Amino acid sequence: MKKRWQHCHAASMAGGRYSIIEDAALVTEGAHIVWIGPRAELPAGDYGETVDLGGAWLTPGLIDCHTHLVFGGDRSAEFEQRLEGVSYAEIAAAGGGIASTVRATREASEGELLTGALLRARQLLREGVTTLEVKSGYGLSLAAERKMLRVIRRLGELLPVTVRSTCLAAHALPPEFAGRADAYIDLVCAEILPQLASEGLVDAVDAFCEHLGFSPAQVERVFQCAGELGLPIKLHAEQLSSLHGSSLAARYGALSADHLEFMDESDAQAMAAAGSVAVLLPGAFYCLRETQLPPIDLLRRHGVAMAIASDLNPGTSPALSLRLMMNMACTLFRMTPEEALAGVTLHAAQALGLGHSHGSLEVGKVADFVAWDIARPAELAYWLGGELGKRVIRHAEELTDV
Ligand code: DI6
Ligand code: FE
Repeated sequence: MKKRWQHCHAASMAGGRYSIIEDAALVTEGAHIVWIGPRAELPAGDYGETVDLGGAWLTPGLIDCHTHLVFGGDRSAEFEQRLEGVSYAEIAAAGGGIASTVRATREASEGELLTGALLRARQLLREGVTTLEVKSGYGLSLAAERKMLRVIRRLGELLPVTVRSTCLAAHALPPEFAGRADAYIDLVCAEILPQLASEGLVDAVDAFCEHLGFSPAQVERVFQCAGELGLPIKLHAEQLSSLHGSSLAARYGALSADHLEFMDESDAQAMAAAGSVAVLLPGAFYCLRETQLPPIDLLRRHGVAMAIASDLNPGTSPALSLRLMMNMACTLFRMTPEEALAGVTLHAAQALGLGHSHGSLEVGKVADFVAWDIARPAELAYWLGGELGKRVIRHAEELTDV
């Protein structure tokens, strides 16, 4: 059945950039958009249903393209330690940090992990998120990574959201492999990734390239394995130091490199040449009270697409609001509200390999959109959190209860 949606304006992001249609109309058929444009140009025809959007601004459904929202345990005590001056690296060296979440995640049942993840995912959905990426990486064994990935798949079945799962088995060294990082990478490549991929649990592969994580040479082995399995790759790179992981990721055709505070011009050039998206994570920057800003001007100059995500995780970014991340991207990183909106729609879709179907309001794409009760699109980045009036439409159906 065709539906006509009208009495609205649209920040459509059509044509791969921030673009606007005043007094717009949109036509959907099934789950897809079959027409969008100025209402005055809407073809006459037989529409099964007409929806009055009351003068709202439409945007594509928001996309959070980098989260770690499945985890066990609680790290709020580390927050207190950091406030007393203990660094993230010191906490990690003392057995806290990622390792403490690994212990709690291994101990948790699948049901317990699901309960916590549903709570956090719902927070994002209530803000208009219709597509969500979630990473594993707190299991670090075949069984525990599988448990996390199964929970991630369940989220997509239980909630009205499109979920992409990323296997981040190369997130940290599990304690039983202390001092044997290469042997752990052997296990990831020989067993964990091939097995979980064969079970249909993996949409993409990620790794943490950092002194605290894995070396570029180790990450490269993970990328080669992903390539053999036909899986796209992403990388946590240049978050705390410069190892040129982003260049390495680009060389392997990565969908994205994420964090990037310490990247340099050669990295930006490599990413531009590969079409890899720069996923910027202001929540982690803020929580760690970092001072080195990601080089936004370099990324602009080289035409690297910039996405923004929550990095929702228990350690460095307990961020339950993607709109707050848009605000922080503007205030802390000096991005424009237009860039911030493209960062959680168009470019976030690209960072997930969903650029062909999601991220903009264009004919042929999925009819996932939000009708916001705002006067200007910049308001989405302007308000610090809180709930804005809105209607969320997914697959051309209005969601009534998230
Ligand atoms: N970088 C991050 O910001 C998260 N993982 C990563 O590689 C932090 C994860 C954590 O501290 O639990
Ligand atoms: Fe992360």
